[in-house]
Amino acid sequence: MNSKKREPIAICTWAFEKANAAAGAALSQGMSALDAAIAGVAVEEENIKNTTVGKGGAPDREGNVTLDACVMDPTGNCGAVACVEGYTNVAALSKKVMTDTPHVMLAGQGAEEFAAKKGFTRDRLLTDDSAAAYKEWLKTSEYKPIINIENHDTIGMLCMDINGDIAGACTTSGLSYKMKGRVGDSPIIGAGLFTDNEVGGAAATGMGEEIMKSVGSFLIVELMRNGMSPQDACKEAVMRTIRKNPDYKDFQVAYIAMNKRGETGSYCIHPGFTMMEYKQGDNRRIPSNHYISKE
Ligand code: SD4
Repeated sequence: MNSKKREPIAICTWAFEKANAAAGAALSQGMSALDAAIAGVAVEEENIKNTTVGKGGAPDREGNVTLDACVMDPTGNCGAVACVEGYTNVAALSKKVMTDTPHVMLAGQGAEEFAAKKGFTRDRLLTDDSAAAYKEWLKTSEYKPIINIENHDTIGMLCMDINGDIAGACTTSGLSYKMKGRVGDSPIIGAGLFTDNEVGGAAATGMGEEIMKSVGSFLIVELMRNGMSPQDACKEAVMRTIRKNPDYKDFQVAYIAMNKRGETGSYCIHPGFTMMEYKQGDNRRIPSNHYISKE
């Protein structure tokens, strides 16, 4: 085992500055990559102003807020929950699925009963603001995913701890006003998140259906395994979607990645996506390269 301490690194999707700083600080104090990622994303799960993650997330078209999340640890173990109502910290709940059950994923009522058994506090996730926005939406009931909701979107986070181990977490309320029961990429291991401690990790945000079709995060880790930089691997994953789907201008797909050397990268279809990067105590916002140059 390598006893040399590494500089910890945290990266996350969008401009979730506080969440990434929280993970960076926790890593600097020696927290494991997995626990730091869960602590980092919890900042957004609990942020009621964020309408696409955790409490305060936009509901489905019937008014229910349903959350999706997953985590993956340096041993390759993982856990996930899908379509969970009434519990805010679904990344932490995903870890419990990983550690305390023989399964990888629990969905819906089963996940909720499991959360209650594990002592998670039940909460009302539909805030007054998101209820008012939903009421407004009902007037037209037009389902139209918004390409970029800067600062307010799914959070996927990758951490490297002082032992050089890599883990990640991804958590979301999914697409606003989605169909009841719809689950996106975020809780799907390999789509919304994938890590391999020998290689690195990747996380996704954007149109979950497209990310699932290309198993984007797994693809990026495999491309890095074969020698691609995190940046080039993210680009190739986005290009797979662009080559296959002529309607790519109508949605956003964005990836972040980190390799075992601590190099990072990101790529997306539309301008407006940024990545946060915590390195050597510095928490920076890095605008992502994008395929479409102008909107
Ligand atoms: C989903 N990928 O549920 C998530 C949502 C998201 O930008 O990231 N929106 O499809």
